[in-house]
Amino acid sequence: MSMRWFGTGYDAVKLWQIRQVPGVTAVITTLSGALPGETWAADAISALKAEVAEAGLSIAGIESVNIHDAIKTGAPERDQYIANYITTLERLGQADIHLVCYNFMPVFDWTRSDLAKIRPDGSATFSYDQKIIDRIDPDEMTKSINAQSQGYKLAGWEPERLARLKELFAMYKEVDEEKLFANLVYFLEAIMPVCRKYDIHMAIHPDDPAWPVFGLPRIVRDKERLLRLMNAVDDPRNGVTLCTGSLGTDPENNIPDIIKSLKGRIPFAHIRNLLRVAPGVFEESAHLSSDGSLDMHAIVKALYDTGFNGVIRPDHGRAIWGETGMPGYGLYDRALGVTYLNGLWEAVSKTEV
Ligand code: CS2
Ligand code: MN
Repeated sequence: MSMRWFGTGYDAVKLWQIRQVPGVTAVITTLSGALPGETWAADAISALKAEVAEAGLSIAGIESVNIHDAIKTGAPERDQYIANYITTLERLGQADIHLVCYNFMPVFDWTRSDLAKIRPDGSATFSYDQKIIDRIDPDEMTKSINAQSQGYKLAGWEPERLARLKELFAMYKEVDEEKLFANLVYFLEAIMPVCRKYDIHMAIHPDDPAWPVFGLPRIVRDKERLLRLMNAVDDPRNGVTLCTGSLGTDPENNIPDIIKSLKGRIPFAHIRNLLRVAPGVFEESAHLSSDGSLDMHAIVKALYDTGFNGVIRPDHGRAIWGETGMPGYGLYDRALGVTYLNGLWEAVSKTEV
């Protein structure tokens, strides 16, 4: 059981606080200052490791080593960026880090229309309404997300990158689902040798929400596409980050069934709930099953039954109890999520079948 931590200077939550959440022994972290395409310095990785160890925790994995758009679009300079990525993986492997989460979403990472929707209990949460997204242009959405970020740099929304939105959209003009898929396979095949050498599990994060946004293709969003990817590069180190909140945006996705079909290919799980309000409209609820649309017991049980032995973290939390900080990544609600997930895990593992 782990929690995500963005690093000193990037996160309002402190390592010593994470250390006090029952059952959490590790963090999922990243070099928050690194831009997609940059090679990570070995001494920056060891400094991060030492800081986490100093707090009595370990690094369970990296989320994320982000992928440069040249790799996603298959631009001529992709080989250079893939070489940089391989160097970063080598250095992570040498630092005894064996799990890397990444995504292959064009231009944007996760998309929301509101980062602080007030729920009936007064908590603030992320929400999404396709009608709002359809009305605004990507520039406006970027501005609105950054205006709601409380001064934090939100993962996936690096202002440096998003300042070049027009250029980015132009790069994806000729990229449809098939091309994007082929570019992903090209990337995975190129990095598999280094992953095998250092036993690094690559865990692709599903598209969030699980459908195309702003006309950009999305290829990691349902069972069929996930299995196609697993079969295309058939190595256990080509795996999935089972993010229930992302896959769960589409009511057609049966998550326990997806978990069963991905047996052995899930090194990392993001477990959170969401409430589907109407088609194309959802908000992030508390982790508890009864607060949202997902059956969290069935999800944890499916992981348990398929022999899952990877890393779990709660995903976004609501802002509760007056906590301020990075939207989605406060301490309190995520700690409640951890405790709930630990309870579910203990229950399923002690129940005789
Ligand atoms: C995360 C994603 O905060 C979140 O929504 O689940 O941003 C995730 O870190 C990336 O998609 C993985 O590269
Ligand atoms: Mn996630």
